[in-house]
Amino acid sequence: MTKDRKFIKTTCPRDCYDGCGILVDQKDGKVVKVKGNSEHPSNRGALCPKCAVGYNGVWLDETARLLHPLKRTGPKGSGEFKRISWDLALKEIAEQLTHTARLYGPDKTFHTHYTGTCSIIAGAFPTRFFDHIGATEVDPDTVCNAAGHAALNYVFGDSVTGFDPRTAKDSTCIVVWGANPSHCGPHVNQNWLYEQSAKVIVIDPVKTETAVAADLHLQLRPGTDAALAYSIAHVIQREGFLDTAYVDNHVKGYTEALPLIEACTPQWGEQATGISAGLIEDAARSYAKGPSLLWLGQGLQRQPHGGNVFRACAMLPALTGNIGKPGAGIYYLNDTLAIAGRAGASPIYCEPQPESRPKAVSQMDMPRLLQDSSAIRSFLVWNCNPLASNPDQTSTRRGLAREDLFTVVIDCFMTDTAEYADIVLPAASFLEFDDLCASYFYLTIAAQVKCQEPLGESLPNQEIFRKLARAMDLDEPTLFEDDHSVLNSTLQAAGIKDTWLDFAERGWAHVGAEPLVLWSQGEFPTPSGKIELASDHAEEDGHPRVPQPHSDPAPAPGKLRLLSPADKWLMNSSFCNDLRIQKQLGPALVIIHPKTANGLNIHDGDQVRVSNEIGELHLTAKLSDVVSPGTLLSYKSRWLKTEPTSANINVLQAPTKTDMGESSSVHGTEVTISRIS
Ligand SMILES: Nc1nc2c(c(=O)[nH]1)N[C@H]1C(S)=C(S)[C@@H](COP(=O)(O)OP(=O)(O)OC[C@H]3O[C@@H](n4cnc5c(=O)[nH]c(N)nc54)[C@H](O)[C@@H]3O)O[C@H]1N2
Ligand SMILES: Nc1nc2c(c(=O)[nH]1)N[C@H]1C(S)=C(S)[C@@H](COP(=O)(O)OP(=O)(O)OC[C@H]3O[C@@H](n4cnc5c(=O)[nH]c(N)nc54)[C@H](O)[C@@H]3O)O[C@H]1N2
Ligand SMILES: [Mo]
Repeated sequence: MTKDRKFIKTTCPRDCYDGCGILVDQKDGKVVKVKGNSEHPSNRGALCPKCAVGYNGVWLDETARLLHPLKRTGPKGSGEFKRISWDLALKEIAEQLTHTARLYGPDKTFHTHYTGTCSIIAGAFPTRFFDHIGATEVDPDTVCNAAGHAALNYVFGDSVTGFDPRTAKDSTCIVVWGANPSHCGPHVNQNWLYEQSAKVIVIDPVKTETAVAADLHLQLRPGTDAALAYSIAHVIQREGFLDTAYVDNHVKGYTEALPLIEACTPQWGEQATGISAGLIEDAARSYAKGPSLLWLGQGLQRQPHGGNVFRACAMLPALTGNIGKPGAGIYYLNDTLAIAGRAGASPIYCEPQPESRPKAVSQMDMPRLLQDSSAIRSFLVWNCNPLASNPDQTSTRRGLAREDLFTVVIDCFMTDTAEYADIVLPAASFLEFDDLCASYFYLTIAAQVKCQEPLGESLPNQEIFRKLARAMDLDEPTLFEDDHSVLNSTLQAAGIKDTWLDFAERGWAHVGAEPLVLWSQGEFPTPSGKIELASDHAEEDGHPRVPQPHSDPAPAPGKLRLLSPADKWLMNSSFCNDLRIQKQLGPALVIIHPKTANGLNIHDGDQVRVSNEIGELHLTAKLSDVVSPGTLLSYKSRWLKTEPTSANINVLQAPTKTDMGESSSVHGTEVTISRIS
């Protein structure tokens, strides 16, 4: 081979607001260094610390990566496997799936997946296979953000058309409500939020770095957001900030919500939320004057009444007309491909779902279903690590340990979940195949470009499922469509004129040269065509017609509310197997307010027992006033095998469903805490 050095432009496909540009230093066909691309509008240079370490660490490390198909030789969970060939592995999986279908029905094969990689083909192509064989999907969003989607769909008829971040130059106020970009989108935080001249208001029970840097931080009691939204609406209404013309023309149900708005004075709000009436008034005035952006975080809806919270927060842009004009809008997540392709959206998303497709089940039902031999016989896990990431870890583990459950895990690494598999298949990493990434914050579409051959015998997800379809003698042509065909048709549907090869050279494209003002027509895909504060659909589904000024009751004496949001050094559980990352993480902490700690005789560095009816976890106490006295904070999703008790925070999370969307309500967890003497 010739001595050959190249710099290749590619894109980070992690589940992150940033969607960074990457520059790979490649020598003799091998990746030698993964760096940030200084030309990319999101990161403008450096990668975030976790990706910089992980991509140059375990992601390139042949001793850490899965290189060959493996078959279990020891008890489930023991981690004992032997290497087998792809042919044998696929033959066994094909036989097991056929057997399950014949004896129990195709829907007794379940597959669970999420955003281990967010690139389009590796993230979506395998669902063609599962739809074709009639397998049951575990609804991916129900571990993350389904409540918010359900709620916004009632209000706007859409939950994935937010604001274009480029319009922030026209904003006077940006509200970040229950999102933490300092951890979850560090470049959005640095290069977008901090750069605006607008006043920044953060609403979060934790003093996050984003909150500390904001102009105003409303540190409310967790679970009281709907009450806060109503008191803000009260000030808007009382002080004449209502945009009457907008409400008359584009909003349904204002008069139905009005009695509630009138009842929720800021003084009442102070009692409910713990935020002073004065601060509520300040925030309301700044937001109402506008133009203002409202960013609703995914963390915000991960609470028992998360759907109601979202509907209540979504009243604010409707009442003030802060939507559909430059500098104004509401954002949850952007489906950039769909926004780009309005005329003919992406084929990979829009493939009609076969009518025969069984109803998807909530991730919250999985701890129970996994233990039930009559419900699930075969289980395929790809792009996720449910044993580390999902609630009720103890039941999940018990289910995965079932001898009569045939489990396949496809991952780049030997995760905790993979150790319970019968067959483990090695996935190629994003550095090893071509794909497309669409940012869910910035409206950018970007190329993920192959920078080296897959390590060992690993393969991209899509190739694995083509091979499996072949091993099962399936003949549906869409199961075998090649990557470049999907890439070209996706680009075309997104209105990008380049072919894949040209686009890979270019690197990325914004949707539109100028900032987009979304919803400028004031027409919404709801039954009434208006923003629906009052919703017939919600009512038909058993919810109140209008959102309620609800707040969760304070925990009972002796109990504390445990929040478990994202760690800045991890991406969910990904990167946790990198030793340099582990060094940064240190022991698993629980952060407790000094006053609460004093009362319980807990000191900084003490070992503490955190427990509830679901489980028990030993953690190291850290005293800090980033949380209020009633709240504990411990970051999510460490690998279990690196923890002393083989458990992480999800051993304490009940699989309790949110009010809407059957989604996760992890931030509603209550626990007791005591010092281990
Ligand atoms: N307590 C608590 N728990 C939570 C949350 C919380 O806030 N609190 N948040 C929840 C949220 S928001 C989410 S989204 C979930 C996330 O939970 P998961 O979706 O389980 O995310 P990860 O744990 O990162 O697992 C992703 C896996 O995909 C693998 N992977 C990466 N690239 C590829 C690839 O190309 N192919 C294949 N096959 N695999 C690949 C990675 O190695 C990794 O093991 O966790 C949830 N869990
Ligand atoms: N570094 C890193 N980045 C990530 C991830 C990661 O694990 N690590 N995960 C990715 C994924 S899968 C997702 S979904 C996104 C999540 O992105 P975000 O939604 O920004 O992040 P979270 O950490 O889930 O939660 C955000 C905030 O919600 C707050 N919160 C909790 N309860 C309440 C409440 O009752 N009211 C209010 N107002 N706020 C509350 C938490 O204190 C936290 O600061 O981030 C993505 N980016
Ligand atoms: Mo998520």
